[in-house]
Amino acid sequence: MLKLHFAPNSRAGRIVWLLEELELPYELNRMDFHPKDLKSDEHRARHPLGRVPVLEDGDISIYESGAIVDYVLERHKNGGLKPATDEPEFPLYLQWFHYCEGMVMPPVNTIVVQTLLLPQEKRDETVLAQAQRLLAKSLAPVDAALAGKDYLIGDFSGADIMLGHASFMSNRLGCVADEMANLKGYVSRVEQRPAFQKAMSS
Ligand SMILES: N[C@@H](CCC(=O)N[C@@H](CS)C(=O)NCC(=O)O)C(=O)O
Repeated sequence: MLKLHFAPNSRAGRIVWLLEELELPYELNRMDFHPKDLKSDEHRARHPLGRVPVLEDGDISIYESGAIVDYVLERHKNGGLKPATDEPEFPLYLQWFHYCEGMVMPPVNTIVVQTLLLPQEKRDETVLAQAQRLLAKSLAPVDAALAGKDYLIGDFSGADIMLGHASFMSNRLGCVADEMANLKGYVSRVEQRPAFQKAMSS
């Protein structure tokens, strides 16, 4: 059975969301989002940086949330939630899938560090403001792409597991302006999916 190494309020929620959407059976190793668990020798043996998510599948152990999503879709769902390579939506699927970790999550990470993780005296207003501006810029094309669409490539797909989760996190950090109405609507649709709700309460 698939085994997911997980911590709440993290990207590991993406993988729970995916497994729930696909109705695949899995076991959850629920750790605290705390160095005592994530930086333990046991977890560093799974991920050298002591991060989540990590997925085990028999003898296979794999990290990086995007790689895990792709792995599960290819090995366990025969390409479900993903257009075939010759379908017109395929390039857009790849673009939005990778835009998540490439363009949206770097400023999200900085904002989380500057508003939640660092002690007050180490926080830097300039760094925070710069990350907030960069995130707004990075989200603008996503908002534009969602005009007239429920999901990034039309139908719900693995790209939404990645960028839908990143959009939800951005919104929770107060970084999705009301003017980005398409993106606000998208986040609400994501939040209404039962599999997403299950993942967020895991
Ligand atoms: N690019 C990686 C990022 C993994 C990552 O940074 N995970 C965070 C949680 S969202 C983590 O484990 N942080 C713990 C730490 O930095 O100590 C992925 O997509 O899986």
